[in-house]
Amino acid sequence: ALTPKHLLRLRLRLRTPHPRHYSSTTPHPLHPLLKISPEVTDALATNTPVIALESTIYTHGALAPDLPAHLESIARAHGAVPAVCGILAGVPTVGLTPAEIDRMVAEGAKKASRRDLAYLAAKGAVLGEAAAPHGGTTISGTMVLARLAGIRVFGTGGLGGVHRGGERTMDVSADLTELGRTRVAVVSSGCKGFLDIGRTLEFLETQGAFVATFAEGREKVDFPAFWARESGVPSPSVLRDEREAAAVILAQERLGVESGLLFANPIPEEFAIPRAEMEKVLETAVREADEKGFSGSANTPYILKRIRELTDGRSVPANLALVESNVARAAKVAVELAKLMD
Ligand code: PSU
Ligand code: MN
Repeated sequence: ALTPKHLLRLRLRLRTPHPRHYSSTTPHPLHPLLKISPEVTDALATNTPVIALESTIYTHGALAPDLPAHLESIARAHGAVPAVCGILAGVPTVGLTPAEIDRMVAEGAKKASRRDLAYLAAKGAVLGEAAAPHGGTTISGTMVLARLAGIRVFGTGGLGGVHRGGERTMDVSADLTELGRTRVAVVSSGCKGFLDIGRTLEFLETQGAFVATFAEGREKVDFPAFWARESGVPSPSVLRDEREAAAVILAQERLGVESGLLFANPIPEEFAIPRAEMEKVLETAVREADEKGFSGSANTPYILKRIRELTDGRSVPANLALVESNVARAAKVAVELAKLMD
């Protein structure tokens, strides 16, 4: 029998033409400056699992040229519609195609966190300037766009954090304050070992962000450090599986609490680079960034570049493996969430 909920979904579906009739994005009904792809619109209206993906990982990550199509296929293979978020020629967009991402990479993009969204949109979506810049959105920028679009789960690589010496420089990633104010569940491999992980978790606690690590049955586990599964810092909470993660998302939503959720997914064991092995490389990269004046938003990209060089590229397959694993995990969480919401 059709319940009122199903009827509403059916009606929304009828009003939303099927994606194959569309070739480009359309304005979001509530936020007209935001463009959203018909496939993502359709998925959201029909309780089809959908996950957000960030674009900084493509515009500033330099991991692999075919990564956009690759991550899309991983999301689909695990049952979720991928929604890459970013700013295409000044137009905030949810559901960028691999071709659009290639264009952003080729033409160059600004690294865009929450603070940059309105400035870029002013040039493109408002003023319609011909050469409005692209913005590769970070985790914080992507969370804002995902939340506006109504996407609940987001898979990515590593979260920004409190930088080493952050108590002096005040370099604290906007990803952390975003998790305090925007209700999106982020699946990441914890945060990079070159950050101050203890202070990062303290800051997230103050922000009211839930932090838990997938622990596969164990009761205690470290909050992971990106290339390494261990960080020396215990995870505040643990998650049994994707269904439990989805239940936390649903509970947060039904409680009306607006803060975000961080689900840490340790790097697959076979790709992990032990913490002790990475430490020297990390120290060198952090010191050089400091000496050469790569601070603020230029700090993370510089350090990542130096780590690639100092590990002779060994950091790259590890980075790829963890992103793949996070996208798959996020898709599974979205699938479980759709089941709980049905
Ligand atoms: N981790 C990665 N690659 C990245 C980033 C993190 O492995 O490209 C990006 C993410 O987009 C993250 C951002 O949101 O760096 C954090 O930058 P900052 O430290 O400037 O806040
Ligand atoms: Mn920063």
